[in-house]
Amino acid sequence: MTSDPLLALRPWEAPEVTSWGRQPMNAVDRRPGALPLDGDWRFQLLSAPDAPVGGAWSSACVPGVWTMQDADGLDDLPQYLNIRMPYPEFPPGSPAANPTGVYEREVDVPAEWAGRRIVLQVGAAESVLLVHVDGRPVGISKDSHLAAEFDLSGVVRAGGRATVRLTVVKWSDASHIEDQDQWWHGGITRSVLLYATDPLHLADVTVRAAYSGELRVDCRVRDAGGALPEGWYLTGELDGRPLDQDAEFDRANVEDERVSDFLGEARLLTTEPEVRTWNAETPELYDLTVRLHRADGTVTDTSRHRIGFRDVEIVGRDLLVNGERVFIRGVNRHDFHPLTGRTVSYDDMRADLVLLKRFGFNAIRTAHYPNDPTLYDLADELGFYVVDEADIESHDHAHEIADDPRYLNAFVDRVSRMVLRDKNHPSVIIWSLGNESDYGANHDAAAGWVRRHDPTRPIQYEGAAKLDWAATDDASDIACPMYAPLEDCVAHALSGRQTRPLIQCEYSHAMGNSNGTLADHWAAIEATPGLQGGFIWEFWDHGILQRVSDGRTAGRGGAGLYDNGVAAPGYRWAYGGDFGETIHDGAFIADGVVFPDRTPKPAMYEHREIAAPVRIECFRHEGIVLANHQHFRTLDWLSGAWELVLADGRTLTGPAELPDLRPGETAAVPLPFEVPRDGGEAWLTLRVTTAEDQPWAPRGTEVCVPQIRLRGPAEAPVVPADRSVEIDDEGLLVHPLLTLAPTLSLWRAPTDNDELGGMALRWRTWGLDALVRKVVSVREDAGRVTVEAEYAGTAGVVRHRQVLTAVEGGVRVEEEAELPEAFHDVARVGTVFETVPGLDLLEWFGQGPWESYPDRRAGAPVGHHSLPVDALFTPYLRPQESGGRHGVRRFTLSAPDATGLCVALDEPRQVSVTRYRAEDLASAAHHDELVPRPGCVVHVDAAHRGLGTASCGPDTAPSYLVAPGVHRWSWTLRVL
Ligand code: IPT
Repeated sequence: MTSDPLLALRPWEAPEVTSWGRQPMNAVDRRPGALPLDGDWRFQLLSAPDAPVGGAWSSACVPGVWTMQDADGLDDLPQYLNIRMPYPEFPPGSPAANPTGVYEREVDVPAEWAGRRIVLQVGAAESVLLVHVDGRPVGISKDSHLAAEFDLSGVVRAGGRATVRLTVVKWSDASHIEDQDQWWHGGITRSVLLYATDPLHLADVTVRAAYSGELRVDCRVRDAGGALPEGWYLTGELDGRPLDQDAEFDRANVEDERVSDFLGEARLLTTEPEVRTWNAETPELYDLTVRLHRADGTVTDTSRHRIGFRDVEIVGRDLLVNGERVFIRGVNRHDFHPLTGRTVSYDDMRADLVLLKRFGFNAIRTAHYPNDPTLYDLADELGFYVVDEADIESHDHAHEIADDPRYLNAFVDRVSRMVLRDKNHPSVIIWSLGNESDYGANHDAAAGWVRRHDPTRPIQYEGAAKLDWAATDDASDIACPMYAPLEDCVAHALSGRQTRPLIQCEYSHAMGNSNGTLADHWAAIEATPGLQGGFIWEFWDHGILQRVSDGRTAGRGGAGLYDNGVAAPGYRWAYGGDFGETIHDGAFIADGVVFPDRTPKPAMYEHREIAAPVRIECFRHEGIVLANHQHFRTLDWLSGAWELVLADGRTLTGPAELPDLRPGETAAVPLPFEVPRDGGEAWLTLRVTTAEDQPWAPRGTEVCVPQIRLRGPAEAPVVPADRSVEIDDEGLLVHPLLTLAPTLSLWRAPTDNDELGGMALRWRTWGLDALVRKVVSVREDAGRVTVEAEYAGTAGVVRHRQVLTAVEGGVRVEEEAELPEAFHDVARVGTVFETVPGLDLLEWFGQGPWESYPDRRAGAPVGHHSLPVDALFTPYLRPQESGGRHGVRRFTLSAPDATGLCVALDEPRQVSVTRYRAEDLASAAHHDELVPRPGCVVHVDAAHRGLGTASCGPDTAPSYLVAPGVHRWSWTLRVL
């Protein structure tokens, strides 16, 4: 039996114990002026919390998780699990083998802190924190994503030296409510600091700044000595202008006998004339300073805030910000870093948000816990609507825990402490009670607390609202389903039953090559009153940088060992199972719109265009109609340039004058060009950039590229040549630039959506990945060679005909494939061939420049694009179909000396040019296992299946499926 009272309590298996000796949460920012205790601490990893400390000390970096520190002897590595707990113990139990980190260091307490209140703040520790100072028990805290403060005034001596020990227990009763879909780690993930205040201090500051300009600042004041001294008072400043204490509030308090000698309450009150209001488009902030004085005027405490004036309300079924029904273009964001696990710096977070702004996002759900405090400062400053989510996910034991009274305290504790911490951020517009935890009395208790404490913001909780989107009596003010079929959302909005806003808390699962039908979602959202948007799942691919040789994490030493989404040779992005975990959920952790190094995936460009602030609505009467799709801003922060894209290869450019449009307005603009009479197909592109520096983008940053077709294609005459094509004994085209002749392809390397949606299995069962070709007949007739062939799978046979004709400069290939009913949903119908090495540049007329697919092509304008072949491929963590370009009309593949080949297509087609055959991709588990082929693997598809989001959520829409029956396509191959 231990003599240590903290250990004797066994707090890791006591859900009722959420803290001991911990200070109440508050919104006073103590980071400025504090003594940082970050850096190397002495460290021991115990096998269990009650194992004796006494082995050799190593060292560990604070903040940091020990699971990511590349040090010998630290054999507790990251483990990825989605829903399942990593051990069988039922809540509140934890396994006997329970890694426990003991962090220790000496702290020299400044002599000038004599007589002051001295507080230790631990930014975050997972999952149970025990604090000792000089061997004396100081406190306990749970909640891996909120800070804990402990008053050390009676424990340490100013001018003295103290030994601080932080014991962090990895598994606990709390782990059962921190069962989020992410890596399991252990350690201290946010900064540790020590600060001092006067005994008379601000215990909390609550700011209410309304759209009307009214500002109320409510302060709670305490004195560490006990009773408050006579005559204390508050002053404040708003952008340098003085604020006074609200005498009416004081008088009412006295009258109601609400004031005590122990707890002081006072209010600053003002109305800001001509207030600059806050919203995500124009995030206007004011500097607020609150000062606490003694009767003699001396300042004993100061709290600084950046505040924004804005209102949030629900009216009917609309969520309004400043009276506007804003669209929520959101993403779910974790605190994640490929080198540190969960510790994120100011620069990291700023880079996240800057990138999101550049790609049209305006909202963040802090999935699934309160994010690092700095994130909210940045969201205020850069302009994001934040759904702040409490650290509660009991996924594996959701039903048991939601009503378990032993966890009641934890639910209320976690939700209330989040609200107390973040309530002054204008960016936070909604509180979330957590994620995937069923629905029970514990949620209602937490919701009740929030509704009383902060009536200025709505609450959401998916688990409550999912039972009936139209209910009005549960813990959620918003219906916030996850992965709901679009048609269900639209039907609900049209049903006449809708009672509250419908904003999906998760949708469009971004695993691998995904986010198909995003544009369809947004077309419906924008056209359907009652639908307001949602949060894409998710921002990050959580790949951890791992050394391939020994399987260790690269840790902080891995800085710079990746580029453009790809890990350096000898390294890879690890996902579930890569650290030898016996149970894990594989690549499901790689489901973000950015790679682990924050390189945007092509889906980001899709989102950028869908969110475009300015759009071309239509082309008529030799003019176009432009529209401002923002809620609050004019177009004056944008500038534009026109491009006229002509099929003959020309792109004409010119400056564009954007009209002066208020939000929601449209204007007719005459065509800036006379469209040349010849030249066939013609497109007008508007390249929109920032006209001046924005906090998130320098001047000239591309914001969107709206485009409209001015004229359709013209027939291109094909002139037959007076020779015949060469074919081999198998009826296959012989061509000097092709190493593999054109054959039929119905398969693609399964995407994550194909795999998890069950399509990939079906395709393998049908034998589509290994079709056997058999020539049926070869006929030659006046220079035309007709090859009839059969491609047999296990479930059916495809009849295929190729008609090869020599034409001027090359060969024309007309193809027809007849798919039996058995192949009712295939990946593609098209041609595949391979080229000689050396043709390393692709130039194409079609959609681009980035990857696009039939159901993800809104962000890729038609143009004359060109990229090295190696840059066409998108390195999804688990190799899969990648690198496709939609709507390709023609392309050339050339060597530096401009020799090569050119392919002209009968109509816009899906094309891909990579170094990999589908089977190369399908047989690799990580990108670093791929061996590029020297030539190019070229696919030209008559039809290509949409991507959908079936790895978690709806598959693509029926219109993007490849149907059985007859498919026809043709193309002409020429030598350059
Ligand atoms: C949903 C989770 O909320 C999220 O954390 C993540 O796991 C996502 O799915 C999939 O990546 S829960 C799922 C069972 C719908």
